[in-house]
Amino acid sequence: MNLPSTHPLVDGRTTNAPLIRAFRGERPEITPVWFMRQAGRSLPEYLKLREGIGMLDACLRPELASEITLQPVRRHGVDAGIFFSDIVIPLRLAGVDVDIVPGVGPVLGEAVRTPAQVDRLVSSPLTDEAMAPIREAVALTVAELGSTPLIGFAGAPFTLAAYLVEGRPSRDHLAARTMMHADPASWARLTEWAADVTGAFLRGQVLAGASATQLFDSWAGSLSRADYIKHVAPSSERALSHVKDLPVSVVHFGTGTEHLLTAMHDVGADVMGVDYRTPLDKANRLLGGTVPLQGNIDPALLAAPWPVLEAHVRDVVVRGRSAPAHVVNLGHGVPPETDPAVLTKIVELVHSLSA
Ligand code: 1CP
Repeated sequence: MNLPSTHPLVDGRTTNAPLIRAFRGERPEITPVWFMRQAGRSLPEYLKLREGIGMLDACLRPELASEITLQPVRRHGVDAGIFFSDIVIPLRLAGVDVDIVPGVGPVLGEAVRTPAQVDRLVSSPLTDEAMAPIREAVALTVAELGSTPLIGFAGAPFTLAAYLVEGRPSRDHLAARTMMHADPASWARLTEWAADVTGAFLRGQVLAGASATQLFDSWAGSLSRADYIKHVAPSSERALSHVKDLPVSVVHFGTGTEHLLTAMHDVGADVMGVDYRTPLDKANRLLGGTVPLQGNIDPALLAAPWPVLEAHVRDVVVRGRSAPAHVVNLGHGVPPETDPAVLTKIVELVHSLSA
């Protein structure tokens, strides 16, 4: 075993938690549920803690990041914590000039477009030393979580490249998709670097105590299947190679990725996260009926009247029964304006349906 003896999967704290069992392909008595973006802007206690503190600064203050991670677990009774951080944190820790601008998202001091800019980027690695605040935050969190597993996460190289090459959030990620065709050598160097930096970020979280992982390739849906396989899959596989020797399940998630489900599974994922556009029984068929699924309540329905939302959640749970195993989640992140009480109610409903 390549994990420290104090790791929750080694000392047994989380080994048989419903989430971990479902990720292994089993059907625990309780259907596990958690929410992407459960830590964050839908919670008043989060907004209070974040007052006057920048997003990335909050991520790098261990006590704060840990407390924010724990808030939704206490409030909703979800079956996992998701580490409070961001996919651009490993870029910042490797020395990239990136910030999260309120109301916009990740913005770079300078977009990475030319071979010389790629050279400069790939000359800065993510060191073990720079990872110290992440390790500390994970350790503090895991000590509080007890038998509830912590999910560590990272962004996939393509989604990181979508920010690095564009310099900011974009609709179709045109500059990134152009670079992969116009300058494939620079594209390869950029995405290999992103794979190693994001892979080190993920590995650091697992060694510090995370019991499962999720790789977010949120924007991969903008790619054709051919481009994904040729220009993106190799670097995603490389990112996951950083945790391949560790006994943790990997969930792989993207939006608008029905045409990529099998290709995204093939890079080394154990569980596929499914967005709200693809019914779970269809996703299960596409994956050959062998892959545990996570998803896929439509975030838009969180603001619908309860009977409408309840019928939808029941439908998701029933469709999820077609798969070998199922972890209930949203089909993308919690919208900031969501009433937190609705999330708590979903957790109670999903747990009651399992019994
Ligand atoms: O002002 C604020 O409060 C900042 C909002 C915010 C938060 C709470 C950002 C900016 N990031 C985060 C935390 C975060 N980001 C988490 C941990 C919390 C949790 O899930 O409970 C995670 C897992 C992420 C991952 C992330 N960041 C993704 C992948 C997930 C997804 O939603 O697809 C992406 C694409 C980002 C980039 C990012 N960071 C923040 C924003 C607003 C964005 C998206 C911008 C865009 O539209 O391109």
